[in-house]
Amino acid sequence: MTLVQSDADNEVRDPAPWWQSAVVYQVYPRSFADSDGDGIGDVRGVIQQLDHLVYLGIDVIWLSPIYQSPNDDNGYDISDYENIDPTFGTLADVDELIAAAHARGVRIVMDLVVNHTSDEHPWFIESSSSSTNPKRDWYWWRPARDGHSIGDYGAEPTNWESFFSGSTWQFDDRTGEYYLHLFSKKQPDLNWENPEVRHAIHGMMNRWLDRGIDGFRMDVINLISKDPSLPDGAVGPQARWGNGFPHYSAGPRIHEFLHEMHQAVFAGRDSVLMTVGEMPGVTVDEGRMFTAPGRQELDMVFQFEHVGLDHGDAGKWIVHPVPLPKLKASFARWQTGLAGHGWNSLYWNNHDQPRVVSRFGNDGAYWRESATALATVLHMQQGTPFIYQGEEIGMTNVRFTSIDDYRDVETLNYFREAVRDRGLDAALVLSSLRETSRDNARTPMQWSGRDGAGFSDGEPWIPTNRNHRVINVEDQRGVDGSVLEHYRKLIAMRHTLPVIRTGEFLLLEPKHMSLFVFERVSSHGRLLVAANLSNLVETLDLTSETWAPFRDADILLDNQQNFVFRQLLPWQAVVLARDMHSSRH
Ligand code: ISL
Repeated sequence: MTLVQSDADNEVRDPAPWWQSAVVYQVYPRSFADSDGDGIGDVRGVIQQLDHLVYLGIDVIWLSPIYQSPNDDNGYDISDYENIDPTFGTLADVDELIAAAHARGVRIVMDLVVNHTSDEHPWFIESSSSSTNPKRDWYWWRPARDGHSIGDYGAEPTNWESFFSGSTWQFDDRTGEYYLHLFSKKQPDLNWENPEVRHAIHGMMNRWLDRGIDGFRMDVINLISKDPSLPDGAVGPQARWGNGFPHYSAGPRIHEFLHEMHQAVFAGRDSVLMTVGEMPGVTVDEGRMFTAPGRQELDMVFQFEHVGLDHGDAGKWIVHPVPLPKLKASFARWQTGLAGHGWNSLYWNNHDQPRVVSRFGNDGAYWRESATALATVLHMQQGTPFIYQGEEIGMTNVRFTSIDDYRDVETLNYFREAVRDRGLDAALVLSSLRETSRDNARTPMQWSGRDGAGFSDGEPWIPTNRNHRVINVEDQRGVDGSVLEHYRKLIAMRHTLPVIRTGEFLLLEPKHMSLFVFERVSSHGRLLVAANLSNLVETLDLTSETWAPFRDADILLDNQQNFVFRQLLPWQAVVLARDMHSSRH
C-alpha cells in the first residue's frame, strides 16, 4: 500500500456549484406523511414534517411525482404535468411547500417524467384518436410486422421486452396500430424526434421553474432518444423477447436533446438550479459526457452499476450475494472516472430499490451497526449523496407473505407472468419478492412506534412494516449512536469538511473480502475511511508501519465509539483525519 503524499487536487470548478456540498433527501409523497387520514401521504404532510428534514440537516428535497395521474405506476404515469393529483393536494399546497422549504434554506427539486406520459394524458388521447391527428407523431405508432396479422405470435413491430414484463408494444384497435411503451401499457413513450414534443416539454419545465422550484430529477432520461429505425434486439437462448436496450438507451440524439433542453430551460439560471438524470445502464464514459460542465447537459446522473451487481442472468428477480471487491471496484471506477470531469451522485436507496440494510447489511443482529457502516462508506465518497426516506432511521425490507399486500405494477406484472404464464411456484416467487420488490421501499415512513406509525390515522394504502414498533424516528431522535444521529453527523461533515467535496478518492485493500478502506486527499486535508462490512472481527492495525500517517490521526467518526486502531468490530466504520482545514462552505 502506498499513501499519496502529493496534493492531488480534484476541484472541478471554482467557485464550486452549491450542489457539490449538498445532501438531497428523496420524499416519496405517497408514503411519507398523511395529513388528512385517507391513508395516502400528501403535500401538507411534507410541510408538517419539514422540521424532521431540517433537524437531519439536508439541503434539498427531491419530490417523487405528485402530478395528476391515474396512478398505474404511482405517479410515474402523468396525465397533466401542470396540475397536482387531488390525492396529494393542490397547487396552492405546493406553493406553500416551496415557500416553507425556502424559508428554512431547503431547496425543492421535482421529478420530471417525460420519456412517457400516461395514456390518459390529453396528448395521447388526441394522438390515439386517428392516424391523421396532428399529434399522431407525438408517440411511436407502428403497424404489425410485415406479413403478420394482429394477434399473431411475433406480430409486434419489434421484439423488445418491456421493463414491466411482456412486449413493449400495445395494439390499439381504434386505429389498428401498436404504440410503444417501454414501461407499463399505460405509459406510452413520447416521440422526442418531433420538435413540437420537445418544445411543449421545455415550456412546461420553464413554468415550473418560474413557480420557484430549484431543479429536476429526470426519470429515465437516457431513454428519450431511440434509434428511429427501431431494430429488433438480440435474443438470448430460450428467451421469448429480444433486448431492445441498445436501441433505445443513450440513442443517437441524446446529447443533442439534453443540450437543447439546457439552452431552452436552464441557460441563464443554471447556477441556482440542480439537475440529475436517472440513467439505468449508463456507463462511466457516458456519465462523464452527460455531466461535464462545458457540455451543458446535466449536473449529475444516477448510475445503476452498484445496484445491479446482485442481479443474476435472469435479471433483478433472482439475487446473488455480491463479493465486496466487486462492489468496491465499481464505486472506485465511478469515483476516479468522473473526478475532475463531471460529478457523481451517491445513493444506496430510492423508491425502486430494496432497503440497503437488508440488501447489503445485516438487518438482524447488526442492524444498527450495518446501517451506519453502509451510510459511512457512501457519504464519505465524492459526489452528491441522496438519502431515501426511512434510510436515515435504518428502515428494512418488509416481509410480505401474500401477493395481496403488494401494490407495485412491476411486481404484480412479474408475479402474474412468472406464476400464471411460466408456471413457477408461487411461494418461491413470493420469497424472491421479499428481497427484490420495489414495494420494500414504499411502505409508510416510520415516524413512531404507535399504531399507524405516525404516518396516518387511516388505513395506509400499503401495509406498514410491523417493525415500526422498534424502528422509528421518535425513538432515535437525540439518541447518541442511533442511525438517525449518525446520518446527521455524516451530513454535517459534508458541510464542514471541504475534503469530502474535493479530495481524490484512493481505494486501499481492493481485494479484501470484508474491509472497505479508502482515502480522500486534497489541499483541504486527508481522510481515512475504514469499514468492516462483515459479521466477524477484522484486523486493521493502524499502529503498524504501513499505516504510519494515520497512527495518531483524529477520530472524526466511529459508529461504535470504541475504535482502538488495531481492529474493526463487525460492521464497525470509522473516519480518521489528518492535516484538516475545515470551514462551512
Ligand atoms: O425499478 C426498476 C427495476 O426494478 C427499474 O428498471 C426502473 O423501472 C427504472 O430504474 C426506471 O425507473 C423510473 O422510471 C419508471 C418508474 O416506474 C420508476 O419508479 C422510476 O424511478 C417508469 O417511469
